[in-house]
Amino acid sequence: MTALPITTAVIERSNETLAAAQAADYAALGEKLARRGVDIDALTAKAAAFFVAVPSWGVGTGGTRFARFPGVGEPRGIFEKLDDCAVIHQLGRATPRVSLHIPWDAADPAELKAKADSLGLGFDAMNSNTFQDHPKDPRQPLSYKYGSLSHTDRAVRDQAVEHNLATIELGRAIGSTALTVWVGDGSNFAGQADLGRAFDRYLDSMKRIAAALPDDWRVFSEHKMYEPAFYSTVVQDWGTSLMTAQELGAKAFCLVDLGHHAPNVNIEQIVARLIRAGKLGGFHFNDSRYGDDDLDTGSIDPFRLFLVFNELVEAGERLDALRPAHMIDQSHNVTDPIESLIRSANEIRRAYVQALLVDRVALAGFQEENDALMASETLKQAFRTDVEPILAKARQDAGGAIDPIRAYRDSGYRRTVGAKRPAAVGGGGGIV
Ligand SMILES: [Mn+2]
Repeated sequence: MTALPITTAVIERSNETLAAAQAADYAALGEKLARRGVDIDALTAKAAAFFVAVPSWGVGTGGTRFARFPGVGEPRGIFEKLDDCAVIHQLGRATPRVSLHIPWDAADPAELKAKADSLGLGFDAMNSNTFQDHPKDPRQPLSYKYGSLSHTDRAVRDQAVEHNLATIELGRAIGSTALTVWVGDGSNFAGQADLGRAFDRYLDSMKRIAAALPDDWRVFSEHKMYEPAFYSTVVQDWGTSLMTAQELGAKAFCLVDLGHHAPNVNIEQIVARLIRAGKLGGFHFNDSRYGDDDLDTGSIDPFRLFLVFNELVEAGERLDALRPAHMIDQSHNVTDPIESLIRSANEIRRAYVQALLVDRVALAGFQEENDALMASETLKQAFRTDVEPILAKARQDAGGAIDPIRAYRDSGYRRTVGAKRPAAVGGGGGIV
């Protein structure tokens, strides 16, 4: 039994100083919402029941293709990553599951399961990695330099398919029920690859992966418009992702990584379309200004995040069948990753609660009447509402911290692990 990394006393001590102000803020917001006919406790219950998975690769300091500046006490392997993920969930109470990246996180499944159980964590979708070579893996001697699932060489495709099957097998042993596939396949020069044949080969490989899925599993195809390939990407947008999911059948869905679009693309509309097609599988949340920046969710454009959740809430019961997987995928280059992930999970819950506040009857009426200004104002009224007291109460009631970043800093966790974990050299940082 591993002890939880943060003691209850640290959280209680932190909450003691903030409890009175939090209670007053919650009561004031409750009164305000009651005037709109909204029951604050019902909202709090929904917020408390909403969870998002953290990426194992997110707890290490990220980097760019230029440089990586390691942080203090970085986790040296998956077991220390799980400790850090436990801290995030202990304080924020919004992230009970971790999404693994294989082979970065490959380990004995029984040990992974035991460690996660002891920390009160579970596992979300598995991620297979065929966008870099794995020279230490005897099962992957061939290079992915010119692609993986869409490679011209059948032997490389076979190896990439086998890696995905091994990732499913590990996931099955630790309680995951989904596989996310993002490939770096593409080309850097016009003419380098046959755009049609490359996609055919990708589809053929994905069909072999889908055919091997256990009954209760789903596979998510994740699109990305560019990078690492700069001229063409095999699964470049949601259209190609939807074609993939439709060809693969009932177990295949599309995953929307917010950063994998051109600037200004209307992502919430893509979400609405995928819901209509019955093919929205999940999200990789992050934020961006220029491209796949992998910045903290909600840090640049919280309104866009709100609009995505507005579509999810609007979908209502249609979403019950889809059960989209909510995951964070971001890279922390200049912050303590634990702090960024706590804050990002809270921003995601915030967008969800704000979307719940939209007066949908009024909105539908304004839309029917073509009252553009009042339709916009209906959304903005929800977005302008400061729902932090609801989010704090959800955390507090679940045993978390009213102010999780402050409690984290007070805990001294980073200093403690800094003394135990020597500075890492290299390691899988990641932008996916
Ligand atoms: Mn992603």
